[in-house]
Amino acid sequence: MTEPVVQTIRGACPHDCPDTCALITTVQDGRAVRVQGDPDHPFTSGFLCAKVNRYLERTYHADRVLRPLKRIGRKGRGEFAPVSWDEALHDIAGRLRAIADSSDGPQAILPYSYAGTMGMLQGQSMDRRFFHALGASKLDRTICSTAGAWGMRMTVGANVGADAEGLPSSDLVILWGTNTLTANPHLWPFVRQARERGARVLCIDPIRTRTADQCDEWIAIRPGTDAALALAMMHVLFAEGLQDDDYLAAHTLGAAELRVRVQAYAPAVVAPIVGLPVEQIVELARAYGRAQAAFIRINYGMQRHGGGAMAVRTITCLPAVTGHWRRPGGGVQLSTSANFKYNTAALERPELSPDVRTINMIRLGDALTHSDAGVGGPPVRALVVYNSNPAAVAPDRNRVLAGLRREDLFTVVLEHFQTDTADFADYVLPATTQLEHLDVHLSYGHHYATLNRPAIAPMGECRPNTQIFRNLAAAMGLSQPCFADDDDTLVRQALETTDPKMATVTYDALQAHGWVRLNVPTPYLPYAEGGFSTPSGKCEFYSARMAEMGLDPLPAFTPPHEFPEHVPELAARFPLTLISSPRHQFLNSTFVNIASLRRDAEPELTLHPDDAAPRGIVDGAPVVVFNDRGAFTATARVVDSVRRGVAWAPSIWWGKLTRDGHNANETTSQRITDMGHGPVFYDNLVEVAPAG
Ligand SMILES: Nc1nc2c(c(=O)[nH]1)N[C@H]1C(S)=C(S)[C@@H](COP(=O)(O)OP(=O)(O)OC[C@H]3O[C@@H](n4cnc5c(=O)[nH]c(N)nc54)[C@H](O)[C@@H]3O)O[C@H]1N2
Ligand SMILES: Nc1nc2c(c(=O)[nH]1)N[C@H]1C(S)=C(S)[C@@H](COP(=O)(O)OP(=O)(O)OC[C@H]3O[C@@H](n4cnc5c(=O)[nH]c(N)nc54)[C@H](O)[C@@H]3O)O[C@H]1N2
Ligand SMILES: [Mo]
Repeated sequence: MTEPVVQTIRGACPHDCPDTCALITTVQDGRAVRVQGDPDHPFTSGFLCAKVNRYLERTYHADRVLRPLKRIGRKGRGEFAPVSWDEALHDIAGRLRAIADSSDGPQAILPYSYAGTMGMLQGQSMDRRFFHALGASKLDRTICSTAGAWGMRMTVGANVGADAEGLPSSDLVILWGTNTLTANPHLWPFVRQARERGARVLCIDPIRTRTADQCDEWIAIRPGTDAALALAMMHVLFAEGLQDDDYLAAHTLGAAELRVRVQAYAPAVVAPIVGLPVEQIVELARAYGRAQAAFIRINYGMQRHGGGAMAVRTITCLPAVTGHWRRPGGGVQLSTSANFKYNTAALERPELSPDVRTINMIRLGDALTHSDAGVGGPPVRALVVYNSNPAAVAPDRNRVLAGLRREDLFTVVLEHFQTDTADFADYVLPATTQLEHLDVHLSYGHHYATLNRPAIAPMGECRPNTQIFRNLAAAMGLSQPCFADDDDTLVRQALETTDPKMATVTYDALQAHGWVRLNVPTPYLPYAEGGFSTPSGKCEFYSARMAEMGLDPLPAFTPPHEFPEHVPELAARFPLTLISSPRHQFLNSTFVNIASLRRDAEPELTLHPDDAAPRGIVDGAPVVVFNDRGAFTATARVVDSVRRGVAWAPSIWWGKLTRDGHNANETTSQRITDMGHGPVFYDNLVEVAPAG
């Protein structure tokens, strides 16, 4: 008898979540037997979420794609036969070469990826080099965060905000348009510490989420009206002398203009817009103004509306009005990501690309169904998808599927599983998971960089994305030396930076500890003494850049596209706003196929009793949710945990795992936000009726 060989390997959770946990994987005789959160990591604090606790079930799932597959049935049917890597690579290279050499040229090839893994290597390195060298169309990766990122940039200069590790010092915590316990669960221990020291915790959300349930107060705002609420708060702050005149004078631009602007937003004017009582608005403003260090956690959910960028911008003005940026626990946090200055140019090699068009990923439906991709230039004739499941997650799903169904579209999907998207592929290529490959990670919720070392050998014939794109480059005869870089070299290139915040992030430190804090103090107070990275160096209440773009240079309320008051005829037919935010057990459309997380559940729709009754809908009844774009069915949950006029469809279901094959994105639109060309998933009017 030989003793089993047991090892522990440090890694990083790869998922698209602010928490980017430090993982410890236990491997016995080459098989991963346990994943844990690192107890020493200040943010992970030794626990994992409901989903990643199941990471082994996902990794060793019987449905993993383990060999290259070639389509043998009709598109969308999911009928495939295994082929060798050589055959797959040779055939794909030939098809892509024929398109590149045709009169349509290489721009007829479109990459499509998002953050299935947030790793710098498997997410944005060899893949970019490949498409750049090929001269393919570029993809504008807007599907999540660009509206908010622009709102931050225009106001404070970069997507850099308050440090979660300061939160315990806060005396007022506002969870504003974020479902913390689901989407950012490792923030919760910090919220709890603040509360134990006496802080009040408020939640501003049209839905009484599990997070709102745990707060001292649920402020049930109307969707898409956050900027109006923030403007009313500023109205009260100035009117009652609760502003910080020294901070305003020293560190802001346009305070006088802002004061004038907010005069139009008295609580009595704003109350019907936001759907809240005047007293609640005034009380919120006073609590904010009287707090020493109010921490506002916004997240990406609230910017999925036509005015999403302006909403983030306007909320982000608040701590500059009151000077809360000065103190630990004060400020606004949307993201920490812009602090991580990995050398993306070295990884992606943008100079390899000729001058080509860019296609917005949320307009995929249009790009695949218009002869000029909706943006001019040749039709899209080949689509290469990795780290994303657009057939489930992209808006206006009917359009997307119509495009994917095109017999003349050549589609390659790199995946772990046979997703909705993979069903439309001509080739499915088996990709490794996080336990099987090397990577290095930033975070968008904390300030630690993390190294992910492979814990186990690749399953079956799976290859890392980096390897697959190296192989494709070779098969297509792309001979630039950068295609020879191995993954270890890519990590080193990512770390070649002189940015001072990255000074602590060395390969040695990452290898020794698995993770390392950026070179910033704890807690990090980015704007305690000004130091904004805007052109003026101030917090820009007045933005000359926005004026140049033809936008309102001052904070304003930009209503949603489908704001009932502005589209009365549409609202008469479709009176409910549908919010299709993540179901607790899913990560976008990842984990939907994991039995222990799906637990035989079906798509649900939560409706307020006052909205259900007149429609003859009772709890547990099947309903159809529809608008002019499409429809899906769900089981009604009739509870007063949503505000009237709002419906909640926990998402993002794989169409093929629902009874009718549809999901909430059948109803969402391809319209874009006020800045950043982002999606408007929650700016979506629908009607609901009993099914059948
Ligand atoms: N478990 C789990 N965690 C996740 C994800 C997941 O799918 N599952 N997704 C990850 C990703 S990709 C992202 S971007 C983040 C998103 O993180 P969050 O932004 O926290 O997540 P969402 O649930 O999309 O939106 C948060 C809340 O905003 C509310 N909301 C919608 N419209 C409005 C509005 O107009 N105003 C206000 N005030 N609130 C509004 C919704 O009701 C929802 O409860 O989470 C990440 N974490
Ligand atoms: N209705 C509605 N739609 C939404 C949202 C919503 O709240 N409501 N949220 C939006 C948001 S915030 C986002 S970020 C997007 C997310 O949309 P996506 O980025 O498409 O995210 P996922 O659905 O998780 O799909 C990621 C896929 O990548 C695969 N993957 C993971 N790691 C790897 C890897 O290493 N290699 C390869 N080749 N594949 C890998 C996974 O198996 C998974 O199928 O969805 C958006 N769509
Ligand atoms: Mo996202």
